[in-house]
Amino acid sequence: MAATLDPSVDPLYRDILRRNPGQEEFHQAVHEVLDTLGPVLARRPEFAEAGLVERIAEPERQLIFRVPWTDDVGRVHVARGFRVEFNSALGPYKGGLRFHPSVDLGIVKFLGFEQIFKNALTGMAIGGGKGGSDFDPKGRSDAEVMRFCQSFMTELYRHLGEHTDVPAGDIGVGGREIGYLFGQYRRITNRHEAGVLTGKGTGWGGSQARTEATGYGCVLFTKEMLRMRDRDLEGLRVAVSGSGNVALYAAEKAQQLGATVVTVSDSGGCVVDDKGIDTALLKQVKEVERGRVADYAERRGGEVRYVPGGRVWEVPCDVALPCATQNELTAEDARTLVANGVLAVAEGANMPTTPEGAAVLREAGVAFAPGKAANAGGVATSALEMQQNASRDAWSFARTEERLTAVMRSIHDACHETAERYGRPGDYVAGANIAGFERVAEAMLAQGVI
Ligand code: NDP
Ligand code: 2IT
Repeated sequence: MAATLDPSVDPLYRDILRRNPGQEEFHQAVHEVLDTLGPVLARRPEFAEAGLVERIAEPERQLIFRVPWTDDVGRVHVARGFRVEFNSALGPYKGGLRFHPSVDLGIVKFLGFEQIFKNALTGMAIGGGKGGSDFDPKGRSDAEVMRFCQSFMTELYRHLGEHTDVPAGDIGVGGREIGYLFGQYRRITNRHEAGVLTGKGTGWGGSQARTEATGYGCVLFTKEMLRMRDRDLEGLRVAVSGSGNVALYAAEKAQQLGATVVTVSDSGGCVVDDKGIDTALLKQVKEVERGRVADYAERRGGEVRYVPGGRVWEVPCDVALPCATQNELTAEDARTLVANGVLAVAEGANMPTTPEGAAVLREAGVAFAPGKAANAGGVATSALEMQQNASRDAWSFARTEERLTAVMRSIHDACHETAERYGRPGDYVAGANIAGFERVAEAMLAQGVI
C-alpha cells in the first residue's frame, strides 16, 4: 500500500505490515480503515492511550486446522480450515465461512477485520469473526460436500457456541453446507442449539429473508444514497457482478424497485440482457441446477448475449453493484463506469473495489457505499435469526424484511451523519469506518485492556 497514512496511525500500520507478512488483502483492509481514523484519534486521545488500534488489528484468537476428507472414489484429500475470532467486545464472534481455493489466512483476516466494523454498524450485539477453507466445492457431489462439512465441523465445533462464535455462509457456503455443518454440530454435542449457526433452513430454525437479506439490503442502501441526491432507482440501468447469493437477490430487489438489471456474471464471463434479467430463471439455473450464467443465456435465448471472459463494468449502467469477490472493480473499470455516467456504486461483496478504483469514483463524485455498510443486511438478518432462536420464535417474511429495511436505513444515516460530523460530507467510506470504530472502541475502552 503506497499511500501515506496520518502520522497518528502510520507507525502502527508499518508494524502491522511487519508482523503479518504476505497478507495483502488484510493489509489493504487495515489501510482503508486506518486512512480515515486520524481525526477520531485526534478528538479522542484516550483511544490511542488505551492502545485501541493495535488491539483491534490483532485477532483475539486464530485457528488453523487440518480437514481430511474422502472423495466418491475413495481418494483422501487434505484441506486447510480456518476460523479467525477477531473481536468479541460487542457480542459473540459472528461472520461467515468461505469455501474457495483462494482462501488463506490473509483472506480470512481481511474478512474478519471488515466484519468487526460491519457488525458494529448494525447496532446489534455481535462481534466479528470469519472462517473457511481452501476446499473447492465446484464439481463435487452432495455426498462429498457433506463429508467435507462433517470433517470441518468435527474440529471447529469445540470453538463454537451461541454465546461464543456463530458462523454463517459466504462464498461457496449456502443452505446445503449450513445444513450439513449444523447436523454434525448437533450430533457431536448432543444439543439442538439453533443459535450456533445462521442461514439455516426455515423449517429448522432459519429466519425468513436471511437468504435474500444481503442483496436486498445492498439495494435498500443504494436507494437511500440516491434519495440523498433526489434520485430513485425507478427506470435506472443496473450492472451486477456475480450470480451467487448476494448478486441474485440484489438483482431481484433492484427490479422490484423498478430498475432494469442489464448484466450479471460468474468467473467464466457475463450475460448482457438489455430487457432485464429474468431473476426467476436465474434462480432456477443457479440455486436449483447449480449451473452457470452461460446456461442462463442459453435457456433465455432471444437477444441475450453471453460474453466469455466479459466484464460487467463494460456494460453501460447508472448503478453498479459489485457482488462477487474482492478486488474485482479496478481503476480501469471505475474509469469506464464514470465515462458511462454511473451515479452510484454499492458494494454487495466484501472489498470488491480496489483502493485505486475507489479513488477514481470518489474524485468523480459518484455515490460510493463500502461493503461494510452496504452488505451488512446479511449479518444483521443473521442477528435477527439469533434473536428468533433465543426466543424460540419465527417471524413472518414481512416482519423480518421490515426490520432489515429499518437496519439498512439506520446504517445509512449513521454513515452519513458521521461523515458530516467529521467534515467529510457524502464520504460513506469515512462515515462507515468511523461510526463502526467508535462503537467498538467505546466498548473496548469500557472493558479494560484485554
Ligand atoms: P456465492 O458463492 O453464492 O457466489 C459468489 C459469486 O461470485 C459467484 O457468481 C462466483 O462465480 C463469483 N466469484 C467468486 N469468486 C470469484 C473470483 N475469484 N473471480 C470471479 N468471480 C468470483 O457467494 P456470495 O454471493 O455469498 O458472496 C459474494 C460476495 O458477497 C463475497 O465477497 C462475500 O464475502 C460477500 N458477502 C456475502 C454475504 C452473504 O450473506 N452470503 C454477506 C455479506 C457479504 P463462480 O461461481 O464462477 O466462482
Ligand atoms: O460477510 C458477511 O457479512 C457474511 N458473509 C455474512 C455473515 C453472517 O454471519 O451472516
